[in-house]
Amino acid sequence: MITTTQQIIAPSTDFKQLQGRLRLKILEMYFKANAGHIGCSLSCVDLMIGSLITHRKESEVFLLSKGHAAATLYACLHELGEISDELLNTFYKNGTTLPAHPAPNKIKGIPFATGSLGHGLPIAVGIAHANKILKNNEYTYVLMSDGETNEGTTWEGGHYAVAKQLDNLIVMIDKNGLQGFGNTAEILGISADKNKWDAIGFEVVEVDGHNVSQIHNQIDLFKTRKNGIPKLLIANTIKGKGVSYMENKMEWHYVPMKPDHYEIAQKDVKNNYL
Ligand SMILES: Cc1ncc(C[n+]2csc(CCOP(=O)(O)OP(=O)(O)O)c2C)c(N)n1
Repeated sequence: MITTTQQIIAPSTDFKQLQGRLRLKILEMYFKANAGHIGCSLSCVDLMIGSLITHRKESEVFLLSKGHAAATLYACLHELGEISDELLNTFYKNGTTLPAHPAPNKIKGIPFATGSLGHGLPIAVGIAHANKILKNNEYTYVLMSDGETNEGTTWEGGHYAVAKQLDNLIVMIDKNGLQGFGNTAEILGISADKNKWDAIGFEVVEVDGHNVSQIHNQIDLFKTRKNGIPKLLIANTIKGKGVSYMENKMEWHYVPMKPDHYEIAQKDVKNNYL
């Protein structure tokens, strides 16, 4: 278990065990719950290792704006020791504090409800602005989906971050190219686009969203640049990453696994990572 945050990660650090272990945990959670949102949870695992697990200090806010990937958030907080085994086992059950989308005020690492898409960035911007005003030396992290860049609130939040010079804000976009009903590009054009975010005044870097060292090190670099400019990491990812039959398949946004699916998924993850 990783218990310290803000670790310096050498480019050669091997995250494969952790990438595999978290994927197996997420698959187990969804299988037991007989629930969907698997593909979109697998696309952001590596991004969350490179940010939430290896960067965020416990006092800092990390918002999973794409709240439908809640299982990934819970699995990461479990890895960090902020969610117990017993609590994790209640995922999706009646009366749980770990519902399908993150609910606020129950767990320290989850300060706001997320999942109504398009609201995570505006909330994160407000927190980062408050930290600036109060001179708190803290970062705010927010992980959005590429579909969320279709939302007007996202662009309003982005403009506000630039206007208020929020260089303490680290935004990540899980650019997997698929939404619930089609290709992101076909639905409203590519709004998770480097040039568009550059144009409104963000400092934008694109990374391989499954290369944890690259993600971690880029966030490190962002933190050295206290230049009054908010930061954005566009992470190119694959929906369903790690499970052969789920990769880039839209139906795995929704479909729960049957026992045969689960067995193959576990084998794939073990072969790919462990
Ligand atoms: C405001 C809002 N509208 C609709 C939904 C229902 N919904 C949940 S996930 C999803 C599609 C997600 O696609 P994308 O945002 O690209 O996320 P990804 O699946 O790639 O993580 C939709 C429409 C929602 N959660 N919030």
